[in-house]
Amino acid sequence: MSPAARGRTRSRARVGIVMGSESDRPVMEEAARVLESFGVACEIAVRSAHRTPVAAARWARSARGRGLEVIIAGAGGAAHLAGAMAAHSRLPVLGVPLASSPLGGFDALLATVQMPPGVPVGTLGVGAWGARNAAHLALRILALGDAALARRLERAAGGGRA
Ligand code: C2R
Repeated sequence: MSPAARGRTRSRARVGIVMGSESDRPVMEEAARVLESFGVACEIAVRSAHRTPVAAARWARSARGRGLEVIIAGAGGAAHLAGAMAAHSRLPVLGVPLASSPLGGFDALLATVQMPPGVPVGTLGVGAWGARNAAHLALRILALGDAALARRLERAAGGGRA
């Protein structure tokens, strides 16, 4: 088992990373790497609001009960996944639009960002930058209630952020 995989199983997962397809995994693993570099365990799942809607809903509805505190959802094309997570869970949902279709991620960006009021998805940038920033934003959310993590983030920023 790789050190990264060991990190994922060692402690309770606080962040759930879900993606619409196995083909999204290389990009979404970037989010996992950022979380793990700060010692935050995550759960990684493939579920699709289009292809496996019942399983996707079940994953979202049970997320809080499994101890997750933030959901990161990455999907490309007609990206419904992050919105579906927000529809089924009241955890904060961070959406990562992925550039997997011929439209280069602009389709996924619009689908993820333009949620109706009351069903929020905090939408990050397209692709790997978005995946990494989703993890950084998740860390900042978790740090609101976790002084040790807040100190780790502060140290990583060279003490430059209050
Ligand atoms: P395949 O590579 O499996 O054909 O998937 C996935 O996120 C992926 O980027 C192509 C793309 O379809 C996306 N997909 C969604 C959803 N499910 C799969 N956007 C969804 O639920 O929104």
